[in-house]
Amino acid sequence: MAAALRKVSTVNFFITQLMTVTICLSGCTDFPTNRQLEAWRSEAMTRNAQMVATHSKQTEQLTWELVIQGESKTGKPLRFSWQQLQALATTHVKTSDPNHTSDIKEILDFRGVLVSTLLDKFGKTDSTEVTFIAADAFQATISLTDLRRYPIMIAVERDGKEISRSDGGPLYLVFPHTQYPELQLKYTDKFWPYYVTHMIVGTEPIRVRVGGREFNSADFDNLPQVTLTEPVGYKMGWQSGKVRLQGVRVRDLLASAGVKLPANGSVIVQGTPLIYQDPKKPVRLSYQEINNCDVLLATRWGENQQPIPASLGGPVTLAFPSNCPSASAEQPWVSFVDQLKVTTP
Ligand SMILES: Nc1nc2c(c(=O)[nH]1)N[C@H]1C(S)=C(S)[C@@H](COP(=O)(O)O)O[C@H]1N2
Ligand SMILES: [Mo]
Repeated sequence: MAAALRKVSTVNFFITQLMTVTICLSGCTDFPTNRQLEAWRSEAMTRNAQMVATHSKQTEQLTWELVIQGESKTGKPLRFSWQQLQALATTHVKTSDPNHTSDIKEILDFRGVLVSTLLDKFGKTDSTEVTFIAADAFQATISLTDLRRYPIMIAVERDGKEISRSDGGPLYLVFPHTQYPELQLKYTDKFWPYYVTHMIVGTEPIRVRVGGREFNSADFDNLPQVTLTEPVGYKMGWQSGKVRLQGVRVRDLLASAGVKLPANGSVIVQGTPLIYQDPKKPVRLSYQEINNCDVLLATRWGENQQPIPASLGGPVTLAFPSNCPSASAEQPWVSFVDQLKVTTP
């Protein structure tokens, strides 16, 4: 019971931080009223409680997998089952943990799999960074040089026990802070993702399934390009303030896939992080929204329209112009978009 409560408060704290960032992204000038803050807080608490319940039910340790995908010579994703990870987890790192707030100096004994071992299995790559994605869509990007130079690992055990959810388990990225103090400044608490599910080497090629079709980057480039300039709806990696994003309209993609959405139909936007696959909390776009405002799947950003890297949630992210109804309803922007699911009642 105490553990469950602590977990809820841990996640709440993150959501509170996220809210603060979201508020600042929109300019930091018009401060929300206390009443508005209270409404956001209680909404976030409800959402968290649901998320925690889903976590504990759906993602039992034994079915938890780690997937490595991205740029390699073979280009094939690799999946590791919980059992396979256990067998590979032969390294111990004894270190303090900046997220172990009850005693940030305490030395904990983590057992895990070296990230460099996993990278060797994935194969040769020209990429320079790896993005770790967590079940709650949190992400952290680490340089490949550091992952090869230091015993940074995906931990499965802490002090001889499986890592509890409230301590970041079942898979938690751990840095050898105590042995290599130079890592303490570079990889602070926010670089230690909890509930890791994916390692993305470099950035994946664009691949989005719509209806029975799959769209790649050439398909995206062949559709009309639309830009919007908005604060990005998720914090990870992005600068604060407005960002120029370029992409294609969801309705143009649907048309190109030959999908005729009926007026009572809707589209669920899915992405790599598990939270976007939660059937109880889908990110759903209505027919009206798709047809009356330019909801985009963005693939480029900035003045020179560079591709969106994995460190920013790319290659494809959902983006709402501020005049969409969902923008005000705080519909989440989905990172790592890989599928549009058409649903008709
Ligand atoms: N999966 C996941 N890992 C995460 C986070 C998160 O929200 N989700 N927050 C990060 C940040 S910003 C910090 S400071 C530390 C501690 O977060 P906490 O205070 O919410 O526990 O965990 C990091 N790892
Ligand atoms: Mo943080």
